[in-house]
Amino acid sequence: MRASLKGKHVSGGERIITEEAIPEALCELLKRPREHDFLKLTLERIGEVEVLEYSLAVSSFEFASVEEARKFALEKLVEIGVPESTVRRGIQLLSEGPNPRGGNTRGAVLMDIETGERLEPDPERGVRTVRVDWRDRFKVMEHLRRQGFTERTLDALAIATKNVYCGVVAELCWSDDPDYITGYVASSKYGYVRITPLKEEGDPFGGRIYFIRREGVGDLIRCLEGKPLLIDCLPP
Ligand code: PML
Ligand code: MG
Ligand code: MG
Repeated sequence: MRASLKGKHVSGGERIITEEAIPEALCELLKRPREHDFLKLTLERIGEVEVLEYSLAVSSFEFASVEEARKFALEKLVEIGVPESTVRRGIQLLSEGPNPRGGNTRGAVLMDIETGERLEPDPERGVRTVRVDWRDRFKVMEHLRRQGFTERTLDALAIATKNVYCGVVAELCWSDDPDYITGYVASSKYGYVRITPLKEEGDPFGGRIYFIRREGVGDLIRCLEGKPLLIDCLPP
């Protein structure tokens, strides 16, 4: 599902479900955008779906300022193995908006870990992680809700988990939503590390940087955009 208001994207969602679950999922998705003047639903039959037992583990850290929070994110990424100069380039891109024509991109930036070079075939579009969902969204959402998280974390955690599964070494994300200041660093080493505040209230820039190895970028993109993946549950 994709919804927009006055030409601007306001809501999106994706479900991997059985045929019987379609009516319920459609109703749920239709109610999702609070306000829109355009909404498009696409249904696609998919074949084999791989099931992953656990998502990344979730942890959260809060800081007194954006500066401290970004410093923490930088340190984590360096510990994961991303050179500091590459991390700085990533932070810079997200804070300015990653679109070379100005503003944000719908998809993620693929950044060569070694050189900081951008590897997406189309930098105005970026690469989108799609075809990922929870086997039982409602069960996982209940767990996350009890920890004070929202559906935003549910969806971002699924994306981050698929990214690591596909071979992304580390991801840095904060939202392009001016009202949402929590972001995260994700990796197989530390899991899904939520960090607040990665930007100032009212800041319209954000997105996702996938730090990757240059070799196998074609296979990586095919996995991120094409491979259907269901995640069973949060780790114990
Ligand atoms: C969180 O877990 O709270 C961070 C979610 C970041 C979501 C990014 C987005 O919605 O654009
Ligand atoms: Mg978005
Ligand atoms: Mg958004």
